[in-house]
Amino acid sequence: MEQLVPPELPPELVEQARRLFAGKVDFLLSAPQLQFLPEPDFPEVAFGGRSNVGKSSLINAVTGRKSIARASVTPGRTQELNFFEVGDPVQLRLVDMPGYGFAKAPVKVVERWKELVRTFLMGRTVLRRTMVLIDSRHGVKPPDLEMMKMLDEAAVGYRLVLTKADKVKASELEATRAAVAAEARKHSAAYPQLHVTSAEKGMGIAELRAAILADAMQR
Ligand SMILES: Nc1nc2c(ncn2[C@@H]2O[C@H](COP(=O)(O)OP(=O)(O)OP(=O)(O)O)[C@@H](O)[C@H]2O)c(=O)[nH]1
Ligand SMILES: [Mg+2]
Repeated sequence: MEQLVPPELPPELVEQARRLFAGKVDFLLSAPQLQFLPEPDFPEVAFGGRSNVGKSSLINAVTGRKSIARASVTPGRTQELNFFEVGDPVQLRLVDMPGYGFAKAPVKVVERWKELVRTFLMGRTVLRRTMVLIDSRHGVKPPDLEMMKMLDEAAVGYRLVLTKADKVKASELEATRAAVAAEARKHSAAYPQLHVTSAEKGMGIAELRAAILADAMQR
């Protein structure tokens, strides 16, 4: 089995990230359209993935707040780009993106947020990394591939993050992990190492925090 903790995330960084996220974290704003984006003043790390994959829950886990990003049982709840500021003074922003691939959403709504996300990803100068979340129960699905292709084309580096690892058996998790890692190797902008997380159990969260900090700080 490959390493769970990527080698570029030393313990000092994990500790630095722990302290940063234990400090000030504020919801900044919710942008339903591009004209409402905040000024590009700080490095940003975005969270994307299919509807219900656990984006908001992961942001809650990373920031150690129960409900800073709304997590819901109703798929498609997050339909705007939600910005959170981390640090005092502010060091970085997290962006909770609308989920994709929700079959029941009206076509017009889907098209609207696809365009919002695409334009954001292509044009956001301060965007340092995107976390592409993949459900441990499902692995990479066609809408994920579409997202990954878009990021490859935009040359926006991304990390693949398995979510809800607590929901599957160890053997199943390992099979999904291997399959997703194999897929990652086919994508030019994807990190080869995966993050395996559970927002529910706290698994992989400390390392993900460190990765976010490392990504935000890189130039
Ligand atoms: N067991 C378990 N459930 C989780 C985990 N993360 C999220 N969930 C559940 O999955 C559901 C969806 O989580 P959200 O965080 O709202 O997902 P989202 O990706 O933000 O969804 P949208 O905003 O609708 O796209 C909720 O019922 C969460 O409680 C996890 O690590 N383990
Ligand atoms: Mg959400």
